[in-house]
Amino acid sequence: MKPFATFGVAVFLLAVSFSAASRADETRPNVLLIFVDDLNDWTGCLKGHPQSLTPNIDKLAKTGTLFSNAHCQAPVCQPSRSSMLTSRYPSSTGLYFLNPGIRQSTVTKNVLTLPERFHREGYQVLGAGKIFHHQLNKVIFSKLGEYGGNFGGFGPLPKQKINYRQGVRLWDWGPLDISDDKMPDHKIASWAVSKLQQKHEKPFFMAIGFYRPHVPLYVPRKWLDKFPLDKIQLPATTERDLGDVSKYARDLVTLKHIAPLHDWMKKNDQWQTAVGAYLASIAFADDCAGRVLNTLAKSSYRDNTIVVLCSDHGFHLGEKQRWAKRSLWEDSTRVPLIISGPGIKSHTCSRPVGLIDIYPTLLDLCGLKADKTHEGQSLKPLLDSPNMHWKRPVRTTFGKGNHSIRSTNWRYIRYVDGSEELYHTNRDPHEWKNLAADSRYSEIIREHRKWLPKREKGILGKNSTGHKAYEASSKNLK
Ligand SMILES: [Ca+2]
Ligand SMILES: [Ca+2]
Repeated sequence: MKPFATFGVAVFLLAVSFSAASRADETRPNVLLIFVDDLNDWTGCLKGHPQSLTPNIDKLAKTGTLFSNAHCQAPVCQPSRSSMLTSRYPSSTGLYFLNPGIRQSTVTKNVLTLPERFHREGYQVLGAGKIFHHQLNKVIFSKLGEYGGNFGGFGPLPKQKINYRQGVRLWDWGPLDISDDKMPDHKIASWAVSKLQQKHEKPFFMAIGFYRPHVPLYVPRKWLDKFPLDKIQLPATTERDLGDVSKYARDLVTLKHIAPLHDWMKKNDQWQTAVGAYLASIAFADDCAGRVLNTLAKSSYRDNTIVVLCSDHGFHLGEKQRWAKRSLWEDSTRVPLIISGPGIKSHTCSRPVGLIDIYPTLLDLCGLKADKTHEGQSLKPLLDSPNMHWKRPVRTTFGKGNHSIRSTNWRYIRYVDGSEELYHTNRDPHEWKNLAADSRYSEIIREHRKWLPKREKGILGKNSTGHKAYEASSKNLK
């Protein structure tokens, strides 16, 4: 070959590889992450409550992969979000309870959180509402790209509390006589809609976080009207459910909690009212998510956007005679997790997975290099083959030494005092019968124990409800 011909081929190959690289950049998928605060499994697709009204979430579940056995790593907002956004376990960071935040742990102080990594990869980063816990949203998203705002967060509030006149301001439920567009979540959705209607030069990473169904369970009246009080079905419970768990376990979920007591709910005829308000809040949040998803479906980004929808933890509404989160049972740990997008098949996967896996999965799906410091793992193999063998169960932690290990068929719990619980979650979905003392299951227990953390960080922060419950129950051990 003549020298100039060789040169010509080289230039040609160089040009081809350059254009391939720039095409690859342009065609990298966008990411839309939708986070719903305190949403348990009361969605149509997860069948957690027969009356839940979530047509938009259910539609998304049909177009993508629904993880029906997905769990949070901490049953409290801040540590759950910190774990998800850094792909690290609470026991590795010391972030177990509502405070402190990601930047206050020596382990996560300097790590690239999920939006920061996408920014580093050249993505346009956009966010609105609650993704991180509170202030960090503005700090991080404004620095990386754009933060739309929280638009009023948990508000607006009526002048006086409606149904629960005592206790903290946020614990209440009832109707607001305002239109949807006065609600922060509606505004967050509108902001996302406007961003999806714009032309973006670069692939985008957009995260939006809705505040309902977190308390206060206030929504415009029309949403409550969809759930007439006399038709409300209460969740399945059994009397004396906590009779077969340790005193420590009972103390941990009852002492120093700020949620109303279940006895109060029953005595004051508020159980139905609060369940109705929770269902209404979910239906409203679903509608907000639907506005965003419908806009995406009509946009030019439709075929090249990965959508992840999830919640940060579950919620008790009388199950196990208690309310709110902060427990290691299914009611607190199970979350919706749906991943949809180009090439992702429509099916349901019942393998145990965690929110901690979202970060590595998104890197994998976007063709970005895995981060070896991540403790979660990519779920891409399960998106392709949902029934494949999946060795690892999922771990949830509520304070140092208190862990739940959830496998495909079982939940094993071990508390810091050494007490244990075992539930056959397929035969006993409400986790009523603790099998831990039955010697027939000792091998099952041994298998699950292997997944407890070998080393655990001390508890950072102080004075949140979780800290107080942990301290009070530990004090009773002495
Ligand atoms: Ca939450
Ligand atoms: Ca029980």
